Amino acid sequence: EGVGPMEYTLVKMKVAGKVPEKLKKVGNKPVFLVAATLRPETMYGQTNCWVRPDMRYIAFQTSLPGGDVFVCTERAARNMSYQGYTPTEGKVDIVAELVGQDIMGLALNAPLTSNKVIYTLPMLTIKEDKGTGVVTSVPSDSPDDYAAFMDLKKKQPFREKYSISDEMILPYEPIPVIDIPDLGNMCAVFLYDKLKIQSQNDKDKLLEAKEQSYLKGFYEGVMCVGPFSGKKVQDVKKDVQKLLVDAGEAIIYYE
Ligand code: A2H
Repeated sequence: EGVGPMEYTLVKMKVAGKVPEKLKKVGNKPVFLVAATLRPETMYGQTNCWVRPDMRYIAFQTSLPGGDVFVCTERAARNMSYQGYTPTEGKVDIVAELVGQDIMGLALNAPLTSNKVIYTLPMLTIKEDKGTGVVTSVPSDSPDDYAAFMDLKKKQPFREKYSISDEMILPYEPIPVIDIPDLGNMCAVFLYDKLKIQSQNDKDKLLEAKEQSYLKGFYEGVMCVGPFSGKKVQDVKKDVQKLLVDAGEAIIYYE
């Protein structure tokens, strides 16, 4: 990790279907799962959202204009409370305590993606001490996301274990977002096949896939979807972030 705080874009994913039992206390306030990403320009390709089944999450009251309730780790909520996102600095008003499985299979509305609805699905490698513990999934451009996505697609028992129905994953496909010379328009899919990645636990190969794609994607990648189509990734990353923040669909978060 670098020196000093890291800037993330927190993408707001609105709970769209029926609110799960554990979140009933929230009443009729809008509830969002918030995912920390370093890649706002890839949000055109979201196909699902990841939570870790056994990890603890909270729902808390933010001070944002819509009365938004956010779901993330308590650690991230504490950090947000020092960044102006709660009514009282340093104080987190916890509305509900949950584990990932309580919010599995939720229907969400996420910004920019062409998918009208996406679902929360299980990813077992989510870390407790990074970001919000909620990760948005862009299987076209993230090898970790594509590996976890394929684990669910390929393994019916894995879906069953976490009560994931076929409709939540089988109809979804990676969406081309960025064209990279030699890696094509879905670099994660290309590298998964090339390196013969077996699963989300295939650490060494996933690291290799990241090394082969990240810098090249940043410096040579060209957008192939949305209003910035044809422009270079490094030139539009900030513009996409701003577009999301201005629309009230993301906030900026440091840790
Ligand atoms: B990224 P860094 Cl398309 N545990 O967003 C595991 N992974 C997490 C996490 C957690 N608690 N919180 C965030 N992340 C993921 C998009 C993306 C990301 C693409 C390509 C690469 C990529 C869509 N998923 O990350 O250690 C989030 O996934 C490559 C590492 O702070 C976030 O950005 O660098 C990234 O890891 C932050 O990880």
